[in-house]
Amino acid sequence: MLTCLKFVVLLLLLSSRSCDGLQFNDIDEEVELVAQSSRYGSLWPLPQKVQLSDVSFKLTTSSFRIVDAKESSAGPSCSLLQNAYRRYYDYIFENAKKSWQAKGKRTGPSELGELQVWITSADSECDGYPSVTSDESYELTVNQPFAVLKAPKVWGALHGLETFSQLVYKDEFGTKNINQTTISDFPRFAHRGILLDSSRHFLPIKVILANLETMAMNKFNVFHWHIVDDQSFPYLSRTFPQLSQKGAYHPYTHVYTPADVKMVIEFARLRGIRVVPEYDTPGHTQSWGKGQADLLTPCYAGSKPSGAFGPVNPILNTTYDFMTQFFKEISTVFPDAYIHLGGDEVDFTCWKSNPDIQKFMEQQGFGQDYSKLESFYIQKLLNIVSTTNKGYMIWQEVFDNGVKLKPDTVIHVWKGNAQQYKNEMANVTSSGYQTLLSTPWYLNRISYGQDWQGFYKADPQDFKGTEEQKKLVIGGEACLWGEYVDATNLTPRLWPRASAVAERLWSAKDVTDISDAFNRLSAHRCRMVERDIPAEPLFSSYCPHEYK
Ligand code: CP6
Repeated sequence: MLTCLKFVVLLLLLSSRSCDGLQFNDIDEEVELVAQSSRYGSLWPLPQKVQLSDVSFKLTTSSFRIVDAKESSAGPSCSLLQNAYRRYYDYIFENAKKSWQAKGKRTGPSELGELQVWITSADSECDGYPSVTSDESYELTVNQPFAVLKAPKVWGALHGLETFSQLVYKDEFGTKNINQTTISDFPRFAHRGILLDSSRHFLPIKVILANLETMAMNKFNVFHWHIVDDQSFPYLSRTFPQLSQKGAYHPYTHVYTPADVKMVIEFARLRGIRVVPEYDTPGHTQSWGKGQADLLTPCYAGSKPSGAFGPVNPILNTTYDFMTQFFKEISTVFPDAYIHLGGDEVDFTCWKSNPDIQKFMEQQGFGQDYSKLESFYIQKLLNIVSTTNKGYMIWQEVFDNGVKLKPDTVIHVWKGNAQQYKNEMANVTSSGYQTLLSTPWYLNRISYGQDWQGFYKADPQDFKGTEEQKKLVIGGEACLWGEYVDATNLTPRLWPRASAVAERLWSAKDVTDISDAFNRLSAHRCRMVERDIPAEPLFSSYCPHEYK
């Protein structure tokens, strides 16, 4: 009987996979395209305003320099910029490792000698952290005698350097060229994120840093670090070291030490990227229970504890004492103004089985409505986190359950089909909350073909609502959940598919030409490969420099 059942399941699996035409997905129609060159070259994401000309200038390793403009409010002491000049010089000249120093050779007649970087506002924010209100705009003029990159803050300058590097191309003699160009640019949305999950698989620091580097190439500005979950607790807490001691896959090799976390945050800052950590409770917390006794709810089988544990125990004072201390630490370790508090997918089965919880439900007058108990917990947690002066983001369920939220709470929409998530965006914004969209951008889901086109077509403001409501959409995040992802396959699974999301969140609303996007994205993908990022191909094609 069991074998028979297995056979039927196998048949079902086979039949649903063997024929593409019968698969159901949200993508109306994927087009197969052959790469041609776009008039916008390899620019990605497309800047808001671009004026191109046919006049070209040469760049040579020995004379070209990136320097501070003398009027700039950031000088040689701004290591963020000095660091970025070096990085982009190396990208422009393909790590020629020649003469970053010792310049000043005279330039020839059709040669571009300098890119001058001019931070125009009195406070460059060089030593600060990026935030959701950071000014990321810049203006770039490529002309003789020198190119000028003007930005109010360093954050815009970083984006402008990336754009400048994207304008450089090799001619048939192998010489670097750049055309006379004027660009004026700023992001459509302030929050452009990537979620990585370091709990289902431990992600070595090297992979996280490579991803941050690639995020900068795509003008993403938020690393949503889903750092712990049911499967493992790799975060090494100074206050509660037993959490990773017992809850990590390995207590020494598979943990993020305070020094590791610092390194990630600084590497991200130097690229204009915020690090928003997520500590998801009360569900998704199995690994927390290993190092913290009595934190999780004991589940019952009849009148006896079964030995299994459920979500965080919401009826004990000790739970809230723990959370107070824990989030006090988190609020000092992570400088960002926001912490993601999760709150998704809470399974009530265990709570229902526990007689102490049943008694508490009765006392509180919650009846059989366990979402009231969930709200009770989240409410208390939000109050605790508020005292640390942090803002919070939460998954949509917390809003759906009617939890009272601070007005600046960000509601993260991740569930449902297109109709459902659009309704959710409409509901959240009509209640006056800010929102972030992820539903159409679950990059952990894979399928045959050019699925980037579906990601590209989704628009976070495409729901029924007023202009006021649309303004509450602060952006979105591409999610790469970690069940089937570790260091071996993370990068090619994420890139260039996440690049499609990057352009949707940065470029103007009307940038929707799929065939132009394909041409630019193909070239952008080859550039990532040239920069040593193993980004997967979009379709049959070749790159001038293949991955080595
Ligand atoms: N883990 C956590 C997950 C998911 C969520 N939260 C998830 C759900 C559905 C898919 C992928 C991931 N693995 N903590 C939902 C926000 Cl398809």
